[in-house]
Amino acid sequence: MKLEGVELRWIEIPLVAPFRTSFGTETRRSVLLVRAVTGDGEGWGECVAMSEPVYSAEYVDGAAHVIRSFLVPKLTADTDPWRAEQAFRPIHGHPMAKAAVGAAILDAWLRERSTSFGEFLGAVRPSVAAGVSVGIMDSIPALLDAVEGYLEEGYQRIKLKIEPGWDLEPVRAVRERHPDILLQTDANTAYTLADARHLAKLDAFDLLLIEQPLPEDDIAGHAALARLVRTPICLDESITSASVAADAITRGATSIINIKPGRVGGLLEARRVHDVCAAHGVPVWCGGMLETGIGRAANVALAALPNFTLPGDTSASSRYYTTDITPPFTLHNGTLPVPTAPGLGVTPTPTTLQPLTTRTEYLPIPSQTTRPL
Ligand code: SMG
Ligand code: MG
Repeated sequence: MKLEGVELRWIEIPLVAPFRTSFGTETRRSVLLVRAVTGDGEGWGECVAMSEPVYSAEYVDGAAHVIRSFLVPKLTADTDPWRAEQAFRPIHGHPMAKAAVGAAILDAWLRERSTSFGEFLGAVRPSVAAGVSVGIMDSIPALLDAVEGYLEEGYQRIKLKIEPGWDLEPVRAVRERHPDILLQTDANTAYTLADARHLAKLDAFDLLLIEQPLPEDDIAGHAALARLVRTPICLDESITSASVAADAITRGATSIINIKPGRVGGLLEARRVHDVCAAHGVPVWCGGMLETGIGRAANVALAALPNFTLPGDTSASSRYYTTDITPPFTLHNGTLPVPTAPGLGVTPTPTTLQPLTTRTEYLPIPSQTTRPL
């Protein structure tokens, strides 16, 4: 592969409905796309950072700065997915920026080899079970309507966003209305260990898991909480690498893990997290960051690995966008098909992408000229 340059592309795309979590309400996504330009091809990656540092420390403008100033200058024309990962290692943090560039390079590299992400990662199934993440609503009836709609579409599992003041009642209402569905909650760090007794009341609702109740750096707190509630604790924000995953598991802080490639620095590390969890007998599922079809294609391929045994936040494109930038991912009996064409298996549709684009920037890879004697 001969990498010639990396193009950054900023797009603004509205969500079909506002999505409220404990850290704010999203009505649109500001997405940074990365395109690896090679001699005779290209590859795409999506940066999952949000426009503000509210889910994690990263945000779109910061990620663009890191990519421009520190990541792309470390790349060489003869890069490959492992060399790129190695080249980024001296730069601390910024996993979402690294993952976006890494995905674009992997896509270009796999397209050259006519290999799909699924084949490369080790997918063992042709489609993956789709769950859906339901935001905090203004009222319980509005929540019940939203859940009803998703279940009618065929989603196999419902995740309810919770925060103090919106937890036991909405969960109780959904569970009473739907006694048999797969149901779980996600707090996005909104609680403290002092809430343990309150969170234990969720045990009454037969939940699959409680996701990230405490702050991301509080592994010990999650371990203590796991001893006080019966519902399994699942970490999201806390799990930034395979070694952190191994540590959290062995400390008893988590018994299920949410894997997001952007949160752990890329698909290669995401696969290592999957492997380390499998070795510990800890099931995993694929999280979501409201991705467009570019990020979604990679997530769906990852979710086809053997230890992804729970439905993910890998919903259909229509749950997020009226018109996605790629051909849409659609639900078939509650599953999404794993793309089989080379690389990601999808590319942005130029006529959709163009009007959503607010800016592009091309970063050439310096050509390696022979050093003069
Ligand atoms: O992609 O369907 C999706 C969103 C899933 O709830 C979701 N993501 O903490 O897991 C999480 C959140 C993070 C992003 S919220 C804007
Ligand atoms: Mg989460």
